[in-house]
Amino acid sequence: MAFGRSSRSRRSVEPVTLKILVAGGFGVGKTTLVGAVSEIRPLRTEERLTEAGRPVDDLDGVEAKTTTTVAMDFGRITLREDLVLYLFGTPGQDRFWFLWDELAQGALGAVVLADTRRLGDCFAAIDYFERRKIPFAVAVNCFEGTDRFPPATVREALDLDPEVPLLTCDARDRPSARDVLVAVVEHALSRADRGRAPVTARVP
Ligand SMILES: Nc1nc2c(ncn2[C@@H]2O[C@H](COP(=O)(O)OP(=O)(O)OP(=O)(O)O)[C@@H](O)[C@H]2O)c(=O)[nH]1
Ligand SMILES: [Mg+2]
Repeated sequence: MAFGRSSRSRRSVEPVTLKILVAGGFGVGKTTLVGAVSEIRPLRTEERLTEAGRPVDDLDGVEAKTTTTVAMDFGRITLREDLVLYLFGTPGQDRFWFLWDELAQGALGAVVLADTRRLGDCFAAIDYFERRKIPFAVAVNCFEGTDRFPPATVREALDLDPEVPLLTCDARDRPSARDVLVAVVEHALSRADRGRAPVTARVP
C-alpha cells in the first residue's frame, strides 16, 4: 500500500509515503488545492487557455481562469512525522483521460473535488475510482456566491455509497484542504483494515 520510503530522511522515524490523487472536473480547483497544501513548490503543468479551446473549455463560474492543467500537478504534505503524502492532481479535461491510468498507479486513495454549479463534471472521476476500487472522498469546493446544498442532497445527486466521506472545503485554504486529505487517508486506511483486525487508523 505504501508508495515508497524516503531513504534520505534524517528523521528518527522513516516516514511512510502515500500517493493521493486529486481529481474532479475542469476548473474545480485541483491545482489550487495541491498548491495550497504543498510544502514544496508544486510542480504544475499549466498551459494557457486559448480562443481555439473555447468551444470545449466550459468556463462558466470560473471566467477568471486563464490556464489549465495538461499533465498533472505534483505536491507533498507531511501529515505526521511518519506520514507523508505525495499529491498528484489530474488534468480536468476529457481530452487528457489517457493520462489517468498512469497517474492512478499505486494510489492509496483520491479526492474528488466537486462544484455544485456543475456536479455532473465529477461523475466520470467517481466512476473511475469506483470501478478500480480506489477509495475516494468527495469534497465540495465552496466557491463564493454558489448555492449551498445539504450534504444529503449532494450525496443523492452523486449517488454516493454511504461509506464515501463527503466534505466541504475551500481549495485555497491550507487547513481546509488538509482536512480533506486527512479524511481520504483515514477512509482508505480503514477500508484497507476492514477484514483484518478492527483497527481505527487516525491521523491527527
Ligand atoms: N473563488 C474561488 N476560486 C477558486 C477556488 N478554487 C479555485 N479557484 C479559482 O478557480 C479557478 C480554477 O482553479 P484551478 O485550481 O486551476 O482548477 P483545476 O481543477 O486545476 O482546473 P483544470 O486543471 O483546468 O481542470 C482558478 O482561477 C482558481 O483561482 C475557490 O475555492 N474559490
Ligand atoms: Mg489544474
